[in-house]
Amino acid sequence: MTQTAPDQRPNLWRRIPLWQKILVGLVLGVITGSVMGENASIFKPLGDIFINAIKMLIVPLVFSTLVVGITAMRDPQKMGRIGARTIALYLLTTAFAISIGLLASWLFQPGVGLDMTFEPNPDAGQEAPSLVEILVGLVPQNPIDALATGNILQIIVFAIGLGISLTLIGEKGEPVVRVFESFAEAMVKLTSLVMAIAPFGVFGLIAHVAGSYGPEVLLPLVKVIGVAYLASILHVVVVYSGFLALLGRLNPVRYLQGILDALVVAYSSASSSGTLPVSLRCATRNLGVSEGVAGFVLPVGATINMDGTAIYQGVVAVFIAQLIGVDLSLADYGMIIVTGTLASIGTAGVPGAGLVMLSIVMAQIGLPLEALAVVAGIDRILDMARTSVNVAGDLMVTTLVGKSEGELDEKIYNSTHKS
Ligand code: DAS
Repeated sequence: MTQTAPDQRPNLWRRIPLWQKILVGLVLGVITGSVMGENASIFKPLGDIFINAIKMLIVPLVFSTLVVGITAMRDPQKMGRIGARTIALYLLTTAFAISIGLLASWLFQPGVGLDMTFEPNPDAGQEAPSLVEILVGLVPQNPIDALATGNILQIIVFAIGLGISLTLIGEKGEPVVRVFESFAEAMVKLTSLVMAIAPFGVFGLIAHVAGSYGPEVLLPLVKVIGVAYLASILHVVVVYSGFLALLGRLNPVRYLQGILDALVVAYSSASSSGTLPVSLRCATRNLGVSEGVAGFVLPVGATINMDGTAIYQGVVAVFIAQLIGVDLSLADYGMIIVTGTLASIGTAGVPGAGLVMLSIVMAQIGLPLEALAVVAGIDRILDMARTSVNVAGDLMVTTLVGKSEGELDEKIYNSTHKS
């Protein structure tokens, strides 16, 4: 009997782009949660498994990609230039972000006319790490401990040091570089394998969230949610597109297409760090950024670049001032911009971190921390949007830095087929 060649055409499921499958999971999650209410939490383990699998990748993927990226650059001065450009762009976009948040809340007045009481908030009153504390904390006393505890900034510092040293010792470093190269390749492949369950994981996460937030929780605060979402969308569509078009001479539409997978995972997980493996995959496979640039700029961004959080702090600080009838002065607005930018740098890329950091901004301008309780109840809904912007900002800066360093494959970037 003649053997028929196995059907080489990929089956229907494999032909559908991943972001569309994830989007279907998200929509089905919203429908399921709306219908089942609290009972939809039975699907939450699906989301937890997916998020755990993604988080499992963060340390090995970031560490190996960064070491390989640094050794591939072979030029410590280039590393310094990339670092300076990265930090400058991150700070610039964050200042834009918080200003947009303030402007949106000032324009739409979400807190005016609302009659809400609030209980003391036990989490309020956190101290922001000072800049000196952040700098000193960058250097790991024990790199193994940094890897074991997932201290991303310390892992970055150690990986840069190791990468530069391997370059400087030349041939003797080759065997170690080879090991890291194959390990990084394996981690990229494992990310793709984990992403195969993304549609099911996103379904579980969203079904649980949609089932937990009924109209009675959302309706009174729908205006501040709307202002936060509007400011977030404006920041991505106007500011990021403007930066890409003006500074990078790049088509912003291709960027938005290329980051969809990361956006949906960020929205569902509310964790920038948790989305990092997907961001790395989008940057290299969809935007054409080199592993060296993406492997450095993205982990730094996931840790210190939080434009979405900055927008949230601008919107909610003004919302609370309006709620309690406090008129903010220009100096107060200036203080919110400075404190909010620094607080967003210190925000961890994990769910809910921005709410804690908001207490710093509020304390700085003398607003009662008890008022945090008003937005604590809807924090997850706000967190999903701010995390999406955080991730979008990381990917925009990574693209710009890649372009400025000649480490952006524009054929991949301009391709309409995004994996
Ligand atoms: N959820 C945080 C993140 O992962 C942002 C925040 O809480 O503000 O980026």
